[in-house]
Amino acid sequence: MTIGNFYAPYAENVTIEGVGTEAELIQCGFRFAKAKSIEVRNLTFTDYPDKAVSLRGETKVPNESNREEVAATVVNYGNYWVHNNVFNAGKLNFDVRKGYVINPNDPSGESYKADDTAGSTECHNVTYCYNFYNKLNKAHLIGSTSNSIVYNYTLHHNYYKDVVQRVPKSRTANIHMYNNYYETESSLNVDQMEDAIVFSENNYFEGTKRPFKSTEIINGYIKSYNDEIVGVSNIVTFERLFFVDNDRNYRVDNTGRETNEGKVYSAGRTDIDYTNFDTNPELFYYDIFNNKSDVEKLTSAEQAKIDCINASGVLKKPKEVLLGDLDEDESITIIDVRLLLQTVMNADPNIEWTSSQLIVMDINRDNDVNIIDVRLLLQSCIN
Ligand SMILES: [Ca+2]
Ligand SMILES: [Ca+2]
Repeated sequence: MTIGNFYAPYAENVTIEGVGTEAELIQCGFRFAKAKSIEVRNLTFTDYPDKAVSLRGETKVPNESNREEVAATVVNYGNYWVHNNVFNAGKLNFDVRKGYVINPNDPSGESYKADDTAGSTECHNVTYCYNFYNKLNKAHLIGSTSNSIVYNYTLHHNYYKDVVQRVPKSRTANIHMYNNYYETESSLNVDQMEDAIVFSENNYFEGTKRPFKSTEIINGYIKSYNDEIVGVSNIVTFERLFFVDNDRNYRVDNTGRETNEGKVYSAGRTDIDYTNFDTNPELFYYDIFNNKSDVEKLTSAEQAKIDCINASGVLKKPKEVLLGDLDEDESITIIDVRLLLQTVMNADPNIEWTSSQLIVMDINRDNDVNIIDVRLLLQSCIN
């Protein structure tokens, strides 16, 4: 499908879903503006110009007189769920803002890259999960300006493979990220800017140059709890990065923002204190009796890596099983015969073969795996 950018202002209660395993959008992305209750799932995005899925609500700059109005305004836009998609790299073939067609042979390549594959701003209650981000420049910008009111983000079971930056880059938002897998050599991953509060839990960072970074930091913090960081020779730390592996309830103080008027705001909504959002059951799915995040599936970082590899991205085609192909190389060779012989010889005489074993090894389909199957497989191999 090739249709260019799809603009959807004021969309409400919309699900965009790919059917089957191969729904792919080429040179096409979605921009939702002031939308409510949006779900995007099971799609592969390739060569989209600029953004694949952009979500934007609206913020009014708060002051004392319009605080209630601001809260009401922001509450209006949100409830977005982006899951089980594959985001390949975008491709910006033209840029009308610059008024000229970008030279595709631009040796720097800089102007040719799409920007922020799945960004969002001025909205709330946003979940990105089970997406596969494949070789991108920028994954997410969350909160586009200092005055963007953005709150309640959850990122889980996303697989970020060779994503260069903004994974995510966040302003002003409170973000829970757990069980994500980062596999890359060149990335700046969790990049926190002004006032963002990030609770990073049981994520797996592998080979990442900088798992955590802070840009223009004024307040806010990153609280890392049981993250697994491997293959990183030197973790660059900074003042507002806290590793709290022994204390789920650790509270970081002083995350308010001093404004010109001397008012103190917290991250997220201006009328709520988010400084301990990850342990406050009024703001977070927190199990105060067991001191843990009360989510459907929260595993160790090691398990999350496996789950992200297996389950992120679009629906996968059921694997075709070739009878007798024990080493799964899609051909029947003497190696398969030998593997089957070994399996038969080593099997417990009382073994109950599982259906997945029978489907590969029971050559004569008599619901048993024995030396007869080995002989038949040998014959088919010789023939
Ligand atoms: Ca084989
Ligand atoms: Ca058999």
